[in-house]
Amino acid sequence: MSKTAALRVVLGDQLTPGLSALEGLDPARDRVLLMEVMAECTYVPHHPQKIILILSAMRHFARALEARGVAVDYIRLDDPANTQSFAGEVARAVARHRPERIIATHPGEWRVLQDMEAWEKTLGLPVEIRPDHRFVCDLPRFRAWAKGRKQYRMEFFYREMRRETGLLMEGDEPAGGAWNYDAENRASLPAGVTPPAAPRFAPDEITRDVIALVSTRFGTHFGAAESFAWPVTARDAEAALAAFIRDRLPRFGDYQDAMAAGQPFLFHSLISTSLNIGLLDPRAICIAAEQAWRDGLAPLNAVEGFIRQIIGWREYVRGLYWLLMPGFAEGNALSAKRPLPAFYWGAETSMRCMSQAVGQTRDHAYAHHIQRLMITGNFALIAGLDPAEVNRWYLAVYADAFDWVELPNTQGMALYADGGVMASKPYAASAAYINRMGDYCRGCAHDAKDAVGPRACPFNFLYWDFIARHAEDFARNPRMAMPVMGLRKLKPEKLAAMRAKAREFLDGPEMRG
Ligand code: FAD
Ligand code: DLZ
Repeated sequence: MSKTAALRVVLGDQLTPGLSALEGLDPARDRVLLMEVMAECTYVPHHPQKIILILSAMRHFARALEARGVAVDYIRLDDPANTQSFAGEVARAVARHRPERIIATHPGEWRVLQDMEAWEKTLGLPVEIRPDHRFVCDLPRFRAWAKGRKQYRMEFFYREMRRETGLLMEGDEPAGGAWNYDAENRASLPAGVTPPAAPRFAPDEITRDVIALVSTRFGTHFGAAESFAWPVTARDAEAALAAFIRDRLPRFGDYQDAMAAGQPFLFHSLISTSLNIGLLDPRAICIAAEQAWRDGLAPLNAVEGFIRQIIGWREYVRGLYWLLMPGFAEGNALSAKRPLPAFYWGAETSMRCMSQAVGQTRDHAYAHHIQRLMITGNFALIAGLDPAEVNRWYLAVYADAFDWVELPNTQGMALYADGGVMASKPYAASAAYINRMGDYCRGCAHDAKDAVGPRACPFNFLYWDFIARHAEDFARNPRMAMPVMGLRKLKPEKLAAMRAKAREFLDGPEMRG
């Protein structure tokens, strides 16, 4: 038998047939390694649905490779010889096959890159780490865009991506005459509008086996396993995308920022789990959405808003992650130190918005953007929760969470922990915003219009306490002029009462970790 020429390593979020690590694969001489390992399942306490998603998708991907005649070493979590770490499993595979070299694709996490970069020395053979081509903007291109800028604003990056991809362009001009239709995308959900059901995928035999494994091994992790219904193959992910474009894209723009009790998905696409593990391609998604507009099936505000999330926000946060790591993860510009309260992990809370956002996170490992930013993120910001604990929570509880996308959104967008490198101001809001954008405040124990009374909403007094705590710094930011002016106009006794309520709440039983 001839010696293995190349050991090709594929990680659980790299499940793409055209992955750079698989380019030039010689089925007669090469071997592909996929590893289920405890270290990756437990470095944060991942939601069971996230572990099921990755392990089941890995098993389906391995089976598809084998069907093409590729030799696959698939290491299962319950294999007694499993060393339960990437480094240990790569070392065992090298001992088994004596490859001439290892080929991998750049991972999505700084921690894993450090690990991978050590393999060459520890294993004593060449390790080639190829760029990840599954993004629209490669890392050198992003670095060139960022060079010399003091602030990295998404909007300017996005326009360059529109020009470079030609998406929604009419010659050199943006389709419809404007780059961004966000102002049209801020409606709340009117009574009587019911979002069409999003497809959910019944687990097949492979997924059922994984659900049983994960329920046994990770039963103590926060989150329900039994409601798992995410696509785990490219075929199902494409069906989910097609249903979104047909049924929900036309109103995606209008209700992009809406929140509604008992409606976890609204008009959102639910594609992030598939996109982030490689079952869908970002360019193909955007081309399909653009086609819906060109065919008159979806309006421009919806299609532009959707494409902006993918070639704008998604590419931008990935570029920033690799530009700013490892320091990015250390930032705590607002010196926030409070521990994460137990209600983030499902303990009872008096705030209905919080219990809706956390409840659907437990049931589906999913919350849409405005819930993540303006409910759980906003609360963490104004209550002064420790960024490291908040990041760990977001990375653990969402099925689509990988460091490269979770960290910038949490550190930069939600917590302002980077001091304004990403966002031009903190995304802090009182209950008025939550009340305007949804119906969570109806039937809540608190009154969204009250800031000092017995039913005062914590988002109100915490908001003003937050502005007061940081007023000196915020006064230097023109985009914070309004709240700082609002603070100065408050009657001193009202501000004092709100700050006393904030202290009482922050030191009270609901905030216990
Ligand atoms: P849609 O609303 O239908 O949007 C379409 C797609 O656009 C998404 O699937 C996603 O790929 C992309 N997208 C939209 N917004 C963003 C964004 N801000 N950054 C990157 N991509 C974006 N997204 C993740 O994929 N993983 C995360 O771990 C993650 N953590 C977040 C943490 C916080 C604090 C915040 C505020 C946002 C986070 N996001 C994250 C972004 C966003 O909330 C999710 O991408 C989105 O909710 C996924 O649901 P969807 O597929 O239905 O998205
Ligand atoms: C998140 C995750 C989990 C839970 N399990 C595995 C695994 O068993 N094997 C694997 O290859 N990848 C897993 N992953 C994804 C890795 O953590 C991921 O590659 C890094 O987070 C880099 O993005």
